[in-house]
Amino acid sequence: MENIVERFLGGDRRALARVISRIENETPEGREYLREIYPRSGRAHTVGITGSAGAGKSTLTGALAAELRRREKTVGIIGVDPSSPFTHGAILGDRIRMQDLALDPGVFVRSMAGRGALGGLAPAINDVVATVEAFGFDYVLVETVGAGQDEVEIAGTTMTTVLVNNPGTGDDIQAMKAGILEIADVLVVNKADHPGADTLVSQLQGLLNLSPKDMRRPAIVKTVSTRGEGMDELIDAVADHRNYLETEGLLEGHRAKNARHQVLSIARAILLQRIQASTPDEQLDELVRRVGQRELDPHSAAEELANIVSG
Ligand SMILES: Nc1nc2c(ncn2[C@@H]2O[C@H](COP(=O)(O)OP(=O)(O)OP(=O)(O)O)[C@@H](O)[C@H]2O)c(=O)[nH]1
Ligand SMILES: [Mg+2]
Repeated sequence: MENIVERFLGGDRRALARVISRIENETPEGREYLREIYPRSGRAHTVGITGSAGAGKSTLTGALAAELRRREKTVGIIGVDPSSPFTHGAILGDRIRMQDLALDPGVFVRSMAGRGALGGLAPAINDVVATVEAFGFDYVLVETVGAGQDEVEIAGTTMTTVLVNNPGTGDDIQAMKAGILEIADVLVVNKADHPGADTLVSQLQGLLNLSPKDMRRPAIVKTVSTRGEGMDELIDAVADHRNYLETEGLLEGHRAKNARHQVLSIARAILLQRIQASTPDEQLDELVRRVGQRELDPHSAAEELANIVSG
């Protein structure tokens, strides 16, 4: 096992892939690996790229990675639940650049299933992001399909959240009204080669004008990801956001908030497992039956279960 971690630390990409698999499957080995490499995470600029299905997130991620490589930055890419896997060429409209990326040792691409057993994001996502960071990439790009709560969760995991919108769809504006705008650090109007891009930009500006004065206004960047257009501006906007966090002293707070959320949700999962492990099925069935029959209220029943492990 030391071997794998040593190879990982030595920059062996096969070891990185192995470590991710163990961590993703939540094996005891995976836990051990994570324990050893975790202190090395937290140094990359992690960027969440989210938005509705088909908005061009994968194409944008690829174009962004290509531009970062041109600037001699190394890039790890994690696709969470991608319906169009990176491996099938969806990463870039321009296939030639795609092939460059695929062969480039400065780029690592990994897709992972994002759903946990109980719905919501799989807890391993944070661990996989930390692992890719610990390997030493300058940037870690995380693509997730926007689905309300998941977007909010991934925003906690990454330092900067890029929300990808398209002209002429209309549903983006609706989604933003639902509060998703609050998690966006950079707003992208992708497919700016389609009609209505400037209209969408003004609509977004209008929305931003309604937000509280003390809130930081996210930058709005127009892109045509299939042609790599707008990537310079996007990189600048992403870097500006990081600088903002640093100069305002907000980075530590962001990390602490995310750490608290992770620790509490893992603790919750552990407690639930313990309760389930130490409650015989018949006892649970009996409790549930009594609640169903209204002999017992659900709070008292849950108390009884919780007391089994704490008492
Ligand atoms: N015209 C135009 N098409 C684009 C642009 N960006 C992406 N596309 C196309 O939009 C389609 C969807 O692109 P993807 O990158 O797979 O979108 P996605 O958001 O990752 O999709 P999912 O992962 O399935 O949610 C592809 O056919 C892309 O070639 C753009 O800037 N302009
Ligand atoms: Mg995609």
